Amino acid sequence: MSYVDEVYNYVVEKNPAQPEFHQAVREVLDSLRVVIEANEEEYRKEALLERLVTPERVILFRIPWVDDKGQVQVNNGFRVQFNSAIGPYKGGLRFHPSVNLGIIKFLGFEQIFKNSLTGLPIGGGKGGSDFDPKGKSDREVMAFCQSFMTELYRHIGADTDVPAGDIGVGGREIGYLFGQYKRIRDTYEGVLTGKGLTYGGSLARTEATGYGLLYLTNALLKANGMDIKGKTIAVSGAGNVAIYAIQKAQQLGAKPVTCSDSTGWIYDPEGIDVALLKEVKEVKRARLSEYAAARSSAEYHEKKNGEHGVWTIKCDIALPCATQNELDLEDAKALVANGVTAVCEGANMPTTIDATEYFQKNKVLFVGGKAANAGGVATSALEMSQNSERLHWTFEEVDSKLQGIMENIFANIDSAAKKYGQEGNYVAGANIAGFLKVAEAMKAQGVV
Ligand code: NDP
Ligand code: 2IT
Repeated sequence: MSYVDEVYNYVVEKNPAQPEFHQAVREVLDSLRVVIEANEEEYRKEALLERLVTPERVILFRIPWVDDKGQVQVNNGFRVQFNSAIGPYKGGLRFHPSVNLGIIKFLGFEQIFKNSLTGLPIGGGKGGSDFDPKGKSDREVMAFCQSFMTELYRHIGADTDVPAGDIGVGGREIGYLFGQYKRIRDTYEGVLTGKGLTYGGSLARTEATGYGLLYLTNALLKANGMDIKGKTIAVSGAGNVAIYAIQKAQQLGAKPVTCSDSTGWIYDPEGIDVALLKEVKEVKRARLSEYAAARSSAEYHEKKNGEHGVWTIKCDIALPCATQNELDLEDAKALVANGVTAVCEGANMPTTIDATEYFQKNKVLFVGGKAANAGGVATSALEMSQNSERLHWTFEEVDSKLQGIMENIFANIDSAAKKYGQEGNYVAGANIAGFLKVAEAMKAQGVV
C-alpha cells in the first residue's frame, strides 16, 4: 500500500467518528501523492506524515457559566495546537452548537497549510466551543467568554498561540476574551487578533477575509483571460466573510445577487444592498427575512431540508462563505448547468469532495479555502506585527499588503500546480505549496 493510503487509514483508525477531519486529510493527502512518492523513503523513515496528521497538543476543557435566570450552564471548550513548525499556533475560535473535536481538528489541520501559503511565520491551530451565542444577552456572552478564557489563558500567548475569530466569534467576543486574558495575566500583549481598534486591533482585519477572497478571485480570472467587471456572483452566508466579499465584489464592478443565513436565503437581482445587510446582521443580529422586508427587489426563501438555496441561481462566480459541506454534488451540477465559470471558497471546506471533482472535470476554475480565504489570517499576522512594533499602520497600508499577499498566493499555487504536472488544479497547487514549506521546517527541526 502507498504511504499516502497507509497514513489515511491510520487517521481513520486513530480518530473514529471524526468525518470532517478524515475529509480534510483525504483531500490534502490525495493531492500530495506526487510529492510524497518522490520522497517516500525519507518521509516514511521520519514518519513525517504521521506527525503532520497528529496535533502537537489537544486541550479539552469545561466551561461553566451562569445564565440570566441564574441557572448554571456547562459547555465544552477545545484548542487544538496542530503544528508550530513555521511559527506560533494561529487560528480562530468557533462558537457554534455543532462544534466538536473532529470539526476543530479539521479546521486546525487546514490552518497549517493556509498559514504556510500566506508566506508569514504562523503555525496552525484552531479552537472553540459548542456554545451558541445566538439569542444570548451581552452579559451571558461575556460570562461565557470570561469562563472560556479562565482556562484557555494558560495555554496561549503572543509568541505561543494566538487565537482569533471564526463562526460566532466577532469583535464583541474577542473584546471580552481579551479583557479577561489581560486581567488574569496582568500583561498587555497581542494574544488575540481581530481586536478592536482602540486596543491593538488592525485596520482592515474586519474586511480582510472577504476582501482577500475577491483579490484572489480577481487574480484567478485575470490569469485565465477574464474580467470580474459585470460578473454575476452567488454568495452564501451573511456573516463576516460574506458581507465583505459582497462589498469588495461591488467595488470591483461585479454584481453579487445572493446571501444566506442558517434560516433562509435572499435573491436580490438588483444586487445586494451592503449597508442594509450590515444593519440587519452586524447591528441588529437579526434574520435575513428583515433584509427582504426592507427591500422590495429582494426575494426571501425560508431554508428547507434538501433544498439547494443560493446555488440554484444563475451566476458566473460562486463564493461559498458560510460553513463546511454546504455545497454538494447536486449544487455543483446546478451551478455547472447554469454556466458558472469560477468557484472560490470563502468558508473552510464548504465544497464536498465529489462536488470539487465535478467542478474540476467540467473545467470550472476552482480555488479551495486554504488559498482563497487566507486573507483573514494573513491580516491577523499583520496585526501581530503591528502589536510587536507597537505601531499602527493605515488602512491603505494593510489593504495593499493584503492585496499583495493574495496575488502572491495565487501565483504560488498556480506555479506549484504547473511544476507538478497538474496545471489548472489549484487545489493540488495550494496543498503542495503549503505542505513543502512546513515539511522542510519539520525536517530541519528534527524529531519533535
Ligand atoms: P460568521 O459567524 O460571521 O457568519 C457565518 C455565516 O454562515 C452566518 O450567516 C451563519 O448564519 C451562516 N452559517 C453558519 N453555520 C451555518 C450552518 N450550519 N448552516 C447554515 N448557515 C450557517 O462567520 P464567518 O463569516 O467568520 O465564517 C464563515 C466561514 O468562513 C466559516 O467556514 C469560517 O471558518 C470561514 N473563515 C472565516 C474567517 C474569518 O476571518 N472570520 C477566515 C477564513 C475562513 P446565521 O447568521 O444564521 O448564524
Ligand atoms: O479560518 C481562518 O483562517 C480564520 N478563522 C481566521 C484565523 C485568524 O487567526 O485570523
